[in-house]
Amino acid sequence: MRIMKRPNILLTGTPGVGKTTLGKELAQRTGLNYVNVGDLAQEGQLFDGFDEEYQCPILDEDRVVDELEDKMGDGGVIIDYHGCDFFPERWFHIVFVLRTDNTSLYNRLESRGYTGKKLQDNVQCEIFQTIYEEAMEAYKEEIVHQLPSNTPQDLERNLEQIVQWIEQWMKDNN
Ligand code: DAT
Repeated sequence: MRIMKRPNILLTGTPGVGKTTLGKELAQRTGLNYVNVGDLAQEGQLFDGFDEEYQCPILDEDRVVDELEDKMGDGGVIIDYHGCDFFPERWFHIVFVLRTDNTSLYNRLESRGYTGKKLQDNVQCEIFQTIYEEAMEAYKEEIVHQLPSNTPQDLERNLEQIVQWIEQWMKDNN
C-alpha cells in the first residue's frame, strides 16, 4: 500500500505566544506528530553548555537536527520551537509565526513565573518581531505566515485554517 504523504509544519514565535497549545490541539485533530523541541532536548540531554545570563542550558542545535532528521523525512511532523534558523530549510512545507500583543504576552509570561530581565527580554523579542524576521530570512517568504494568537477565538480560527491547509496539501500531493 502506498503511504500518504503528509506535510511538515513549523510553529515558531516568542515564548508564550501559544505554540504548544496550538501544536498539541492540531496534532489531536489531524493525527500529525507533535514535537516540542525543548522537551526533546530535555529528554535526550541535547545541550551544549550553560547560559549563565539566562540560567538555562544551551541547545545543541546539531544534535537536535540529527535526532529529528529521519522523522522529518517521513513527513507529518509539527515542530514547536522559539527559534527557527538552525533547522534545514528543506524540512518544512509551511511556517507559522504566532504573534501576541505585548500586554497579553507580558501577563502570560508573568504567570509562567518569568521576572526581571527574562520577562523584559522576551516581551521585547515580540515587540521587535525578532522571530518573524528570523523566519523570513531562513525560509522562502511565501511559506511564512503570521498568526494572531491573543484570544481563544484566534486559537480556534488558526486551528481551522491550518487543518484546511493540511487537507488541501494532502489532496495536492497524493
Ligand atoms: P508557547 O508554547 O508559545 O510558549 P503556550 O502554548 O505554552 O505558549 O501558551 C502560553 C499561555 O498562553 C498558556 O497559558 C496558554 C495561553 N494561550 C495560548 N494560546 C492562547 C490564545 N490564543 N488565547 C489565549 N490564551 C492562549
